Amino acid sequence: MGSGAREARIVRLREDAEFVETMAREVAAGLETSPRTIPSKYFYDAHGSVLFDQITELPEYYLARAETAILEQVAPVLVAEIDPAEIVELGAGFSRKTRLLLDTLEARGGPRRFVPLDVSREALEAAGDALAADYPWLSFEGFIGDFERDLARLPRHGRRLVLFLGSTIGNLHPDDRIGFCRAIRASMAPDDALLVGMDLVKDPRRLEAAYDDAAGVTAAFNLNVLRVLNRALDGDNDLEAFDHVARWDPQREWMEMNLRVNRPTRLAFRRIHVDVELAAGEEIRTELSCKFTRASAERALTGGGFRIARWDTDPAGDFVLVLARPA
Ligand code: AVJ
Repeated sequence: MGSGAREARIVRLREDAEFVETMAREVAAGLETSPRTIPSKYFYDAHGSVLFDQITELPEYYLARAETAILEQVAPVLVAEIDPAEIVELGAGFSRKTRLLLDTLEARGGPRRFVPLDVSREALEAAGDALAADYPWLSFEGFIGDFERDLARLPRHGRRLVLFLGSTIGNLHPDDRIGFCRAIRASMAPDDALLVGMDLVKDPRRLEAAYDDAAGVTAAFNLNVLRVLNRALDGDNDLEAFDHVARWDPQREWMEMNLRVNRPTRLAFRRIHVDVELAAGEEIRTELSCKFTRASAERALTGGGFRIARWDTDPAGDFVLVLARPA
């Protein structure tokens, strides 16, 4: 093999126009449902990805640190157990945690691919540049797409480890969870493996603090979705009319983030001919972050056609990394 970093390749699975059309359809539909909703994937424009990155550094947001601590512990065991030819990462973002796996893969030699799938071109480019410089032996093939729709379109080049980290699985509505696990399973061969990060049910005060930090970064992240929609769907809605609200639902075992209207407001997007009157106090749900127990994690994974091969938590028991194998 030659010296020097390889070119990071980024493949677009959907044209920008198609993204905007999908967004138009989903936002128009979501604003008509009860409760009104905006899909969480629209948080992650360039600015939103940076804000999320800042969230992972907040003292209240234990999730990223807990998951990193677990990966530091188990990465060598996982790599030895699976010995993947390629790592596919769903909703990869900046792919920082993935480095812990790449570091241990490096020692084993042999050709390896890293295949991140993300909605954000900026995040993929940043990850591609940084990883190409530090892991010249790695072929990087990033895909701009939507992990709920594009999983089957990622070419397979050998034994695959699929990463679904950060408790992003918690963003799926519980009714969609088993179906999504099935779709992942359908994209895998029998000796592939899935590593999924899940945030665990805990003291609601800690959960609510994690989603409503003192510095207000999560509030800015939540409100930024309106800026994204204003730009893409031709609106000039005033962010000042909305407040960030984060709430624990003990029955559903989820955290939800909402935008609550603080004065009578009309929300309008010319591009999709949406113009709705919102009363003060009305809420638009922007995110579910479901929290898991061993039982609910097991239900989702076994329902999707997996068995749990490893269950590794951090010492405090806040977060789990589950290694799932096709059943
Ligand atoms: C990256 C989607 C898992 O739900 O905890 C952080 C996003 N939202 N703070 C999460 C998020 C509010 C995060 N995920």
